[in-house]
Amino acid sequence: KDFEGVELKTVSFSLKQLKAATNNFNSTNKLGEGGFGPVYKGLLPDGTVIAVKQLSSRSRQGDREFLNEIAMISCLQHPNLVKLYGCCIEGDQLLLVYEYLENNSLANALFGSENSQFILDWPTRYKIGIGIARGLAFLHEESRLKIVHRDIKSTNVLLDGELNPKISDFGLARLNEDEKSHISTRVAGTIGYMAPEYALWGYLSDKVDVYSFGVVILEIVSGKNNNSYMPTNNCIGLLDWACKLQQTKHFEELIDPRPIMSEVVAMLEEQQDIPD
Ligand code: ACK
Repeated sequence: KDFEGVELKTVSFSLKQLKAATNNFNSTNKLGEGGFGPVYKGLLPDGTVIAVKQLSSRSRQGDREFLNEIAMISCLQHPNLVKLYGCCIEGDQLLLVYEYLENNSLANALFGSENSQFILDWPTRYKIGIGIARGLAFLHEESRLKIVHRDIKSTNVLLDGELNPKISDFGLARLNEDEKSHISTRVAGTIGYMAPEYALWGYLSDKVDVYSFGVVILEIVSGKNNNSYMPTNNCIGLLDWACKLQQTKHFEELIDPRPIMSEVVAMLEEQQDIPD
């Protein structure tokens, strides 16, 4: 199928193949629970280790996000984006097959339970920050489709064997549009990471990802989970109040974070070699 003129390069897996790979979706193969449903670890006959994401309950919205994920990510290839190997659409099953990343999510590394959490030294923290920035810059500028991820957070950053970060979960991703002409009617994402102009007025642009990236950098530096101290119900009210204090309804014009991105990358790169 064609997506906005871009050819989808998705491999089709059969349900039988994926059942064999995951030991019939055995609970011992379960890696965790994602936004769509469970994620299982699997092994293909050629020795490739995979992560299989299963859509647990079907709904029009869920199906749309799932298919959106396939459309968005199947045409993207970058070392800092999780690689999609293929999908399986069979009967009432919708499954996505990804490369397996052995060190789980950044959130798990930073805030996981004591036996799953591990100490990230400073050079590694810099490396993770730079990698996320590179993945985002690719999504926003270099990919043929200019894409806004909309849900950048530490649970959506996975770490490979060398602790290189890879951005995952493209269910909410959208093509970037001119922010002045694009106002979302349905704001989606995660409150603690959400840019105020998007949370309040639905203005969607690549700037919303840069804001969320800033929150992730704060988490990497502070070791504190932003999501846990941002009260969901009060958040919108607080932001509105903050805007009134600023006496402007055009918050998003005050700061354009995009030029800051290259400065952040340069700064992190410069400091990466500084020892602990
Ligand atoms: O932090 P985690 O252990 O890492 O919990 C989540 C869980 O599944 C639900 O998203 C893990 N996960 C998701 N995709 C992958 C993948 N490609 N490789 C390894 N683990 C994954 C994630």
